[in-house]
Amino acid sequence: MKVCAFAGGVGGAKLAAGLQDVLPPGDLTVVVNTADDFDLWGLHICPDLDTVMYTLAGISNPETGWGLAGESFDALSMLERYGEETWFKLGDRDLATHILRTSRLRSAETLTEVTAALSGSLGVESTILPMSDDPVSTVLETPEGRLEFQEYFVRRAQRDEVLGVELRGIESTRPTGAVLAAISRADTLVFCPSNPVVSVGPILAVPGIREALASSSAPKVAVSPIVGGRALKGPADRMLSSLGHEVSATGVAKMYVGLLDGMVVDRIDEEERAGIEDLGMRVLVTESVMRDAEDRARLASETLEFGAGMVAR
Ligand code: FO1
Repeated sequence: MKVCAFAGGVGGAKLAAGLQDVLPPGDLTVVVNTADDFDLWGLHICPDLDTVMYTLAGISNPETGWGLAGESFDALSMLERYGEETWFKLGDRDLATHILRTSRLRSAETLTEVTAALSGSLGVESTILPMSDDPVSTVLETPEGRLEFQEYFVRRAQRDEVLGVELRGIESTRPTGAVLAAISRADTLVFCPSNPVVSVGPILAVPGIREALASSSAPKVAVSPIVGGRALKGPADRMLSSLGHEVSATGVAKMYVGLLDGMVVDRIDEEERAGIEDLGMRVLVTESVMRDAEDRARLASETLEFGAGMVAR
């Protein structure tokens, strides 16, 4: 059973890991946001691709969800001695990923090819695909002015109110053949519990992706990243609010109207079921907070069964 999942960083990677655990090897493809990619010291950093790759390889840092387990930061300390700003915590082993990616991109490989090579070397059997090989950068409008995504997210610890989101370059991006093929051959399409504005939003904004999704008859289900009116991780709740969206599973469902067949919501949000159904979606109510590998696998199985139930209807 071929599954194509759409993910941003930490929350998305967790469900992707659950899907990988319950599916036969090779049946999962994860299409990942690249709109928070950026360059630092000449290196091309792809935080969401790496978070998904390290998580699926079983080597991610369990405390942060990003970066590598047991990482050291000696190179960063040396950069600090040279007077560089070191707010973006690049670990020593993580640097190897960025060095190799940058070098291969400079030798004219695509990001899709480089990602396949890196994840293959780490033993990942699922396919990890950047949403596009073309660059996009997220710029946030805030009361302090416009901020690059990592400046907002890491350097300023997401404290600024987000008044607008620009996906710079998105109109010139194209979906890759690999992404289009993964969508068209998928039996189920899963939208992971990632930020609908800055993680799933950019993927859906790549020209051609919405059309590819619309022409697939596979069930499309999302797991809500908002539980009990709060984001499980990151600034999604405050961002939804400042951008005028409802901060609830229903608010997320409204953002996906016309795209999804079903939403998975947490038990705590059970009373939102009827309202989401009124939007034309089916609803699965379950425990959606993933605390460990067992939770991830259970939520993944339930989400896939939920999708399969729609086909049988
Ligand atoms: N997130 C942080 O909050 N602080 C960091 O210092 C940080 C470093 C970092 C290094 C490599 C990497 O792949 C990701 C890293 N992240 C860090 C996470 C990342 O920037 C964000 O989680 C995403 O961009 C949002 O999805």
